[in-house]
Order: sequence, then structure tokens, then C-alpha cells
Amino acid sequence: MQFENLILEKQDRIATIYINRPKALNALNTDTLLELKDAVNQIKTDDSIDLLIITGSGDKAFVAGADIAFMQNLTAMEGRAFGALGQKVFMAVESLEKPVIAAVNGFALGGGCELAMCCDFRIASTKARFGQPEVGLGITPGFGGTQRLPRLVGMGMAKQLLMTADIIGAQEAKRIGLVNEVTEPEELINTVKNIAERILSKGQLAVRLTKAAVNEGTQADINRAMTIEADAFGLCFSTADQKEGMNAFIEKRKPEFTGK
Ligand code: DAK
Repeated sequence: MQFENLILEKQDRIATIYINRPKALNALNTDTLLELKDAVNQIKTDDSIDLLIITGSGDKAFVAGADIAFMQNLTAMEGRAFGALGQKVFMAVESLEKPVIAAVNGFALGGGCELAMCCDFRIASTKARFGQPEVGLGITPGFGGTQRLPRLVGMGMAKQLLMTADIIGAQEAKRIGLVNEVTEPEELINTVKNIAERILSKGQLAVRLTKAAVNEGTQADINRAMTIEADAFGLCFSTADQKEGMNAFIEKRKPEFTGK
């Protein structure tokens, strides 16, 4: 499939999506969101791919937000439809069975910060800048920012960022738990790929069940969450990966997982 607003690369079990609208600092319009939806669907059904990295093209922006020029004259119903589309696409990223890492290479503002937040975790370059500037435009965040930011950094810090529209640097984002690691810009993709390799060396069914248990369990009450965890744990014992992982440990060798 040919994309106009993003680049999809696949290599060694890793798919990388580059949001690619350099003239608008990779801002998201409807076409870009629809292409992102198609790309994520493609990755979902591609058995040769076990992990997704999302980043921005160029060295200035991850995604500078939803496209303001596109949103400027929307009617209320068009605005609602645009918000609903973004939410749906970001939910598809969040619930993709395979791990998703955001490699944040520059501005991650508004919809860009929200895209980074629907990934499993975020690694940032020193050039990354995060923020939810929406209130400065007279709107509320519309792609999950009011919900994912407090879940990631706590309610007080999230409300401060959402209400002030302050833009923070990579180190501050790390301090508040929005990103896990900060690297030099030229080392960003290799750092992310190195983390990806460590994930890919493990049992992929267990990785995917772990992701699902975290995502589903943290939305449930503790009793239901423990059942979700117990079900995931039990399911592992039906897999070849569990046999291989435990046999390898007993036999003092490296496991050779098949993802089955
Ligand atoms: N949209 C459209 N174009 C953008 C853009 C954006 N978000 N960000 C940058 N650009 C464009 C600029 O207009 C400029 O285009 P030209 O003038 O060259 O044609 C080009 O990218 C380069 O940008 P600058 O010249 O401004 O570059 P600087 O280095 O001076 O500044 C900047 C970089 C990132 C600080 C600045 O561009 C900036 O402040 N950009 C806007 C950031 C922002 O406010 N992002 C949040 C957007 S709001 C909802 C649905 C969705 C949303 C909310 C509600 N519902 C339906 C409820 C989401 C909202 C957002 O994401």
C-alpha cells in the first residue's frame, strides 16, 4: 500500500512508521489519521512483524499536533467526527497486540503528545518537546489527552500541563514519567531498536499477553484485574514458548522461542 503522509518500513520483525508531512511539522489531518489506521491494520495482520516503532520524519518534529489549518473552520459536527476518528485510530495503536514504542524525535504537541501516549512507552531525544497546547487555541484536547496524561503522570501534574499549555523538554518529561529514557538525537533510533531487540528475544505470546493484561487490568477493579492476570498466566501454559522457556532454563541454555 502506498502512503502519502507516512512512511512504513519493515525490517527484521520491526515495523517503523514515520509520520511524514514535513511542511506542517508532521501535523495530523484526516488523511494522515486514515493512513495511520491502515498501516496499523496492516501491521496487525502481518505475521512477519512483532513490534512497531512510531516516529516523525525529519529532525524537528515527532508530530506538532492536529493540523490547525485543517481544523480552523470545522463545524461542531465535523470537529466531533475528527476527534472521534483520532480517538479510534489511537485506540487501535494502544490495543495493537504487538508492542508499540514511540521514538520522540522533536515536537510532540497536542495530538502528537497524544499519539506518543497511546504507545506502550516513549523514548525521547534531547530535542523532544512535549505539551498539550489546546487551551491556548480555545479547544480541549481531543485525541485522549485528558485521559491518558493523568494516567501516566498523575492528576495534578496532568492538570497543570493541560491548563497552562506549557511545553516541557525531554528531561522534564522523563522526570514526571512521561518518557522512559532520553538520548542524543543521533542515537534515538538505535536506542529504541536496542530495546526492541530485547523485547523480541523473549516469548512473543507472553509479551503480548503481558501488554493486554496491563492495558485491560489497569482499567478494571483490582479483583477483576487479578482474574485478567491469572487468565493470561494460565494461557501461557498452553504454549510451546512456555515449554521452551522453562526447558531452556533447566537445561542451562538460551531459549529458542517460536511465538507458538
Ligand atoms: N498544524 C498545522 N500546521 C502546523 C502545525 C500544526 N499543528 N504546527 C506547525 N505547523 C506548520 C506551521 O504553520 C509552518 O507552516 P508554514 O508557515 O511554513 O507554511 C510550519 O509547520 C513550520 O512551523 P513554524 O514556522 O511555526 O516552526 P517554528 O519552529 O517557528 O515553531 C512550533 C514550531 C511547533 C512551536 C510551532 O509550529 C507551533 O506552535 N505549532 C503548533 C503547535 C500546536 O499548537 N499543536 C497543537 C495543535 S492542537 C479535537 C481533536 C483534536 C484535537 C483537539 C480537539 N476535537 C475534535 C475535540 C487536537 C488538537 C491539537 O493537536
